[in-house]
Amino acid sequence: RPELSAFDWEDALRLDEQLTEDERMIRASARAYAQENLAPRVTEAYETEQTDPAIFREMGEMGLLGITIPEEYGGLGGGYVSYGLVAREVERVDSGYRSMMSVQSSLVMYPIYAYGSEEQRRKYLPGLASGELIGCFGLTEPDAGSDPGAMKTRAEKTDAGYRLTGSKMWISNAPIADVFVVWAKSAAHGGKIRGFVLDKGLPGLSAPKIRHKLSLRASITGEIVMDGVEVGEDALLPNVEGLKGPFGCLNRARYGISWGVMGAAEACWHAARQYGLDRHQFGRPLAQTQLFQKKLADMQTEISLGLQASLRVGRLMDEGRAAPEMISLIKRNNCGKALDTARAARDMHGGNGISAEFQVMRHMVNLETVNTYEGTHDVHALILGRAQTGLQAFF
Ligand code: TGC
Ligand code: FAD
Repeated sequence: RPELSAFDWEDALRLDEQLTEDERMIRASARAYAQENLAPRVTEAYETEQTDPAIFREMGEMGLLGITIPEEYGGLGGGYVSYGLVAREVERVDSGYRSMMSVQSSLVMYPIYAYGSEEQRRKYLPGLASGELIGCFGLTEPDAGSDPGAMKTRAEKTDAGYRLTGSKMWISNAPIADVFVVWAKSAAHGGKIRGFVLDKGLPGLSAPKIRHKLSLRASITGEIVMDGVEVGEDALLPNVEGLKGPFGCLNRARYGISWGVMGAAEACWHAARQYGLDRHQFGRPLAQTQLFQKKLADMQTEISLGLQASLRVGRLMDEGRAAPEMISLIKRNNCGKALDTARAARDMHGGNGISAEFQVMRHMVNLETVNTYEGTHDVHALILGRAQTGLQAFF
């Protein structure tokens, strides 16, 4: 086969050679950090439902926060492919750790950078990039999840600025956050949705932890309660109004998730392959059975295709040519395929598959959350259905 080359089972479509030298370096340092510093603590953190805030400072030191934010504000000034590669490496360990990173980068630093005043950028971005400050993003409410336009949180105009009243639900990082990016309907702006940046400690602002989560337990989640929180005019994000504000941030985070979940899926695939090679039943390795090999082939195929799709969209984002629907396509597909992979890997581990020691079930239950947040699997189907029929089927 002179015109053909050897097959690398781990990198079936040669993703590696499509990356630049810089991208490979960022990926290598993210992988080293994740494997050396996150992997050893994840099992206990998950079991005890503990989030170590030091992780933000560690990620900051490694340059993993705000990768696409310009260097003058403490970011790395890198591209979206680099950001995706970091998400993949962090989520290879745990979706919750990737969640902490992507909320900070895409949902807190990005809106302050893209929609904030110069004062807001200078005040918040360097601390968020170093991990000295922890951020959260409040869009979802108890009665407004898939339909954020139905939010009830209100901003009323006061002499000095605004008074915010309402509550947000299911907010990653909230109980340990220093900086709260929240979205509210503002009567002074014709009832349009506006973004506000709130500092921890403001009277009337609290963020109770949501307990008893069975998924994403290494990442803390809370409510945000705003009981007449008074802020100055300088808390308003001046440069965006309407739902396109939060959606502009979600485009970036959803894109990162499409890479991240492929990291979790790869971890499950590799674990299942190794388990199948090591474990013998009926006098031969499990990996020597047709059913086992078919499952491995499905995993390899879906992960290889999913990564190529994320890479393509990342390149288009870096060129300013990506459409939100492309991001819906890869977020939806990669989350669904990662969940299928994790469920199969859990099954392929037999009884050991339910043990924390073998990691796959933790990934599986995490991916249930990832398939739901940032637009559920079905909501992204409706976005894609609308784009190809011109008919919106949300209501
Ligand atoms: P619709 O009429 O479609 O749009 C309203 C306005 O928003 C604009 N827009 C977008 N702009 C930029 N990017 C996008 N992806 C956009 N999608 C919509 C649109 O152009 C319009 O602008 P304008 O100027 O004309 O007003 O809005 P709709 O109310 O019909 O929306 C329907 C739907 C389902 C698409 C949308 O609401 C949706 O995506 N729902 C899902 C909600 C969601 O994703 N929530 C995420 C919460 S944050 C989170 O989960 C973080 S978890 C993080 C972690 O821990 O990692
Ligand atoms: P619902 O919208 O009530 O949906 C329930 C079901 O109905 C889903 O299957 C959905 O697909 C389906 N459905 C909804 N509408 C339709 C329709 N029109 N047609 C057909 N089916 C429909 N939010 C934030 O703002 N910030 C965060 O940091 C954040 N972090 C999160 C962390 C965790 C651990 C979790 C679990 C969630 C987080 N979220 C966050 C919230 C998340 O974005 C929402 O849970 C998600 O958008 C879905 O909203 P919902 O839970 O209200 O479900």
